[in-house]
Amino acid sequence: MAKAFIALGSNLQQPQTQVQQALAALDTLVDTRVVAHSSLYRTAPIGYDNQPDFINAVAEVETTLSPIALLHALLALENSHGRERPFPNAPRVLDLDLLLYDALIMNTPELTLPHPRMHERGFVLLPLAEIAPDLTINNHGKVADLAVACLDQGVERINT
Ligand code: PH2
Ligand code: MG
Ligand code: MG
Repeated sequence: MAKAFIALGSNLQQPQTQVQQALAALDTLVDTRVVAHSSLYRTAPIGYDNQPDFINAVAEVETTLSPIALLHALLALENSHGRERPFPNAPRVLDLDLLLYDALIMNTPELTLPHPRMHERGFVLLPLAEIAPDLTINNHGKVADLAVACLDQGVERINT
């Protein structure tokens, strides 16, 4: 069994429902189960400002899928929620990013692990710190410490 972490994000078509449904759907992926997930967070958009706030969360899964097979399953789930890709960082009904897969480091055109921007993004680190504060992101340090540096990014836990 491998342990993987997945970031969930949505800012279109009832984002909170999208993320809650996606958390449930992750647990139904073949050879994969959700063992923990964070609360939901309302987060200010990073990268492309002129769009609605996001709902973000992070899930921890155990899986026997390979990293690429897991990635493909996540893309299929995004597509089943009607994901479109008009331009980079565009608003989306569902984004599922593979953040970490065990301690694997890989760099291919299709998949980079750990996710290359996760160590500086509050919308990933604050939810991740809820379920895996002591995790280390290769040469960047501990999730809990990295999350503290992102407290000014407009990330707010929501009570559901
Ligand atoms: N995803 C991005 C770019 N910017 N900002 C927030 N708040 N949440 C996201 O999930 C997000 C983003 C690219 O995938
Ligand atoms: Mg993303
Ligand atoms: Mg993505």
